[in-house]
Amino acid sequence: MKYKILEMLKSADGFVSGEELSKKLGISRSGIWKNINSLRKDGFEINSVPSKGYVLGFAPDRINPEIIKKSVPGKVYYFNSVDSTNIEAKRAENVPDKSVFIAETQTGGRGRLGRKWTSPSGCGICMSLYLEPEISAGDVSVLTLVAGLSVCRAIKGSRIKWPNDVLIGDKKICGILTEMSAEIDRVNRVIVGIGVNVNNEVFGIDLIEKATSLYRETCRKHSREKLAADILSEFFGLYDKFLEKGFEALKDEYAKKCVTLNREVVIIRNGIEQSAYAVDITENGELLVEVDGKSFAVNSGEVSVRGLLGYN
Ligand code: BT5
Repeated sequence: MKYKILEMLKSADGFVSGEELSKKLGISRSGIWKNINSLRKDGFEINSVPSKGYVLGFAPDRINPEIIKKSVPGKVYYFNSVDSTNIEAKRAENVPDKSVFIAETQTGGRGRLGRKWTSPSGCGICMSLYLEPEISAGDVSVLTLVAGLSVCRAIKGSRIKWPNDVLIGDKKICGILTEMSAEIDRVNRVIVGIGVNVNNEVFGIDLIEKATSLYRETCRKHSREKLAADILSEFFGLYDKFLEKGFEALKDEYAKKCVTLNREVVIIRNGIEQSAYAVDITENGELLVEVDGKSFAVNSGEVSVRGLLGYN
């Protein structure tokens, strides 16, 4: 409820009376007052003037889950801090399909293969999509590509590095971690974790050469809740299309936005490095590469692109 009040205060041009809030939201005036106080405790400056009502002053940069909800078919679970939104999504019970877990910060944000994802508070987007798709386990990795395409659509000027990074120039602005639980013949649930650097001003020494944020690229701060909502709207649209028609229907757009194609790549299979040339994305979302005139599809393992993010 407090986020609904916040949304009304944010969109108002000046004061909003307690009576108006109470009428529109269907709760008592004292209920409004309690929620206003709770928002104040969260750091929002809300001034009240008798006979005029409430007006929003300083608002800390926090994500309002009410804004996110508009783009999510399922439920939105919002946290100030969690270890990892992917882990939280796996822990939760009775979660409706197409729900989203979103947090201001993660204390143990995860990348692939045990790597870490840095997510300082109030800077970026850390969210995990909870999905129950009726697809085979082999098709689950394609959801990483669907998520990458959604982010790429929402961030102007970004490109995708197959399979799970979104870049601006040669620096990473977003990483995606897809995890699943499946039985032999069916997928139970898939968690697609998306981390985006939005208003980060600085990065640590280990990331400065390879990471960027929307702020660093545009020299202005961006609304994290709006960007998260845009990514989610894109995702759920593309996801439905993928479920209905397969990746085939998204492949051409993905290939156009994929920076990996027409470049030399290094494939690491069974610990052995091999140089190859990336030529296309297949209808199953694999990377088609050529080695000595022979082409084959890569669907797992690591692929590094020379000149982009080193060999990460
Ligand atoms: C990824 O792994 O890029 C997947 C990142 C997924 C993060 C989301 S946030 C919400 C959800 N909850 C989680 O716990 N995770 C997901 P990978 O391709 O393995 O890349 C990891 C590497 O990216 C690290 O080893 C660093 O080099 C680099 N890295 C770490 N934090 C970064 C950041 N904020 N921006 C850019 N690069 C970063």
